[in-house]
Amino acid sequence: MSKRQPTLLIVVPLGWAPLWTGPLASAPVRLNVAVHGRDDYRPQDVDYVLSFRPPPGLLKTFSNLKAVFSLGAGVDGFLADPEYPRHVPLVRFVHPQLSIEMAQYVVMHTLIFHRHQDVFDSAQKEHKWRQMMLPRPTDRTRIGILGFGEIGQLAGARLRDLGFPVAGWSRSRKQVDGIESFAGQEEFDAFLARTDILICLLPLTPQTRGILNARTFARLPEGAMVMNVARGGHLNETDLIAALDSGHLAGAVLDVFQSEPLPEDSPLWAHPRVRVTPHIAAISDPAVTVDMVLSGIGRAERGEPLDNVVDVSRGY
Ligand code: NDP
Ligand code: OXD
Repeated sequence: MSKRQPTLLIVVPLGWAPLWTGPLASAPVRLNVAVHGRDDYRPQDVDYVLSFRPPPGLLKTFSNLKAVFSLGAGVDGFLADPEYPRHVPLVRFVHPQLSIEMAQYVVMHTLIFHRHQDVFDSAQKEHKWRQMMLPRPTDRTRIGILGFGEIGQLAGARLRDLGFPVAGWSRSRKQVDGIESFAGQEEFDAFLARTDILICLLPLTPQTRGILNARTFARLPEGAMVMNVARGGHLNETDLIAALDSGHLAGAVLDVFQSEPLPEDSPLWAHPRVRVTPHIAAISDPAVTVDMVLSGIGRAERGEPLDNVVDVSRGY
């Protein structure tokens, strides 16, 4: 008797589904693909799920689920579900292309701030030849990366190679050439005290939620800049605006927000010292995602261990 074909359920906003169903349709594998909300399927037939923020309570209804694949590197959208089936392996998206694009975003916004590009943009609008020296030299502009994992380490290395003094903060100590490593809560304040540009690349977990708050900002040197490229839940937006308005912080770059899309009436949109981008620092390539999912399903079907499985109890 031939083995039943596995079923992959895609759980995404409906208009986006073709990004993944397209490449899956031409893949040379025996797989049933269903889109949640579009296709009929029986919950007990779902073997695999591909998603980013599935509706809470949905995944627990799939009694034969073998693995869940995340469209993103961050998996907080799954673990926010109190009923997430914690015994099912959760595979996160890890790929050099994603890390490269994240590092590009971080480098670009660090340089825009560090080189005062906004001054030249407004001078050009006024047809003004406004020359000036860099107020703070590169070798005295200290970068601090919160979350020194896959993406943090690449971004840190790129900034180090541009001549910035770089430090990373993580749970466990790291050895990276030319980069200072701070580890754990005990070293958090010392890390902040030596940081002029703070870049958040942490996963969102109960321990890191709200970490960008008034206390953290107060421990940064006067004139520091904060960049949040991780998750909106890391940042207390009210505390950020207060620290910017008091002049303690000189700027902020935000790609992620407590509420996405950022509401039209958010004061962040028009704040003169805030740059807003719509969660686009890096987007997982659908073709690469499909390859990752197919290879993961192949491994699972052969009974082999999966790569990049999240430690659900740790939250990342
Ligand atoms: P990793 O899991 O590779 O790295 C996470 C890092 O955070 C690790 O160094 C880890 O420490 C550290 N960390 C976790 N918890 C703590 C804690 N409580 N205290 C100190 N350090 C901690 O993740 P990635 O680098 O792949 O991704 C990071 C995040 O970037 C994602 O979770 C996602 O939210 C965000 N992201 C945003 C994108 C965007 O477009 N804006 C795109 C892609 C990702 P240790 O190494 O010791 O375990
Ligand atoms: C991710 C994201 O986590 O795009 O990959 O936010």
